[in-house]
Amino acid sequence: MKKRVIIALLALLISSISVFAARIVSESPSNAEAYFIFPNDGQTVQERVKVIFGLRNMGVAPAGTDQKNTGHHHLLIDTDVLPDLTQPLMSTDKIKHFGGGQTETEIRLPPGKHTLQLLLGNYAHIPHNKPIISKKITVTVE
Ligand SMILES: [Cu+2]
Repeated sequence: MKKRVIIALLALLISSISVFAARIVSESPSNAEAYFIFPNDGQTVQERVKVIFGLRNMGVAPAGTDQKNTGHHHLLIDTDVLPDLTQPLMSTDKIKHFGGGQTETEIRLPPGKHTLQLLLGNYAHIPHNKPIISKKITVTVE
């Protein structure tokens, strides 16, 4: 009997967590687009490379600021498999957050070929619905 109550409580807890998660997903305008202003796809760059982020039909807002049609940039470096787009993005060497609302950065890449991709996250670092993700570009570091 007691076990049943615990299971019922757990079910209630889990469902309220998923309701909460569903609430923090932000909608995106259908014409919104993330893209690289620099570098260009296929470009040869130096080890220290300036990266400039572009965003159309949405605004940039710092993490923590819940404002409609805004988000902050995440730079995915050499990421073959996209992270789970329904969850807050992790912060790793390959997933860089620009939660301050930055629209450019400078990164260091070892010589060779690398891919870069932009992914917008909402105030809670969760990609929008639909996700605003740029085309993946390739750069060669000499
Ligand atoms: Cu973030």
